Amino acid sequence: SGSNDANDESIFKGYDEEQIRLMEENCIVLDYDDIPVGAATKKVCHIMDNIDRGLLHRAFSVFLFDSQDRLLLQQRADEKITFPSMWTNTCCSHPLCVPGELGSDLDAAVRGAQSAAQRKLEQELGIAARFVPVDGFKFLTRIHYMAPSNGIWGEHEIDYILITRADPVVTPNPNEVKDIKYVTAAELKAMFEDSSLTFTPWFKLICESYLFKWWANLGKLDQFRSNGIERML
Ligand code: DMA
Ligand code: MN
Repeated sequence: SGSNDANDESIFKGYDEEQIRLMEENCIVLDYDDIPVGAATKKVCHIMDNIDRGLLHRAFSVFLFDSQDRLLLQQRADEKITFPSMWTNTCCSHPLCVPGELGSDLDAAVRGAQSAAQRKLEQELGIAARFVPVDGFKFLTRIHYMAPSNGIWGEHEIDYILITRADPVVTPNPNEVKDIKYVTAAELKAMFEDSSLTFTPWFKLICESYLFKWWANLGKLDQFRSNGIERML
């Protein structure tokens, strides 16, 4: 029914072909406790009408810090269907509903998120796997949040937070990433004051609640590890 229907291909009119293709990926559908209950395409998972009916999926967010404790930011490409052109953390995406990325208990789900993180750092930023070994992604916590994007699109995720330390060679994929920037905490705070810049809602949420205290303790992150799910709804 109507133009918001997930089966209506006119919802992709005007969007980038590669980004439309990626909307066919199979995300992991979750219950409220992060137990996988099925699969649905990235397209179906990001339609706000479905989210309003309770559809929830698994995601990850990587924060990569270099040896000078600077955070690598990316500006999303104009081609992105959700949250285009916004500044955000190093890399975000979804573990897919495939054996190597799906996990039902927490340890297996973390390994799945680590593996998906390595895959997407290569695809979005051209970062070779040797710079970001899966064991190097330190799992901090899970954040459950919801955020409308533009038009019919939005996010509703349980987001696995992963922190890694590296000085990689970075070769952004222009279909994914418009710009990159390494920042200190003070430089990021100054960016937030610049009204010409926009930021993704999840990055803002994580910055407001957690990021700066993690950033000040990069050598002792274990104290922040939580097996719970932080609800930020
Ligand atoms: C989705 O990120 C994940 C989070 C935490 C918002 P994304 O829109 O960048 O996903 P993808 O890179 O797969 O399009
Ligand atoms: Mn998502």
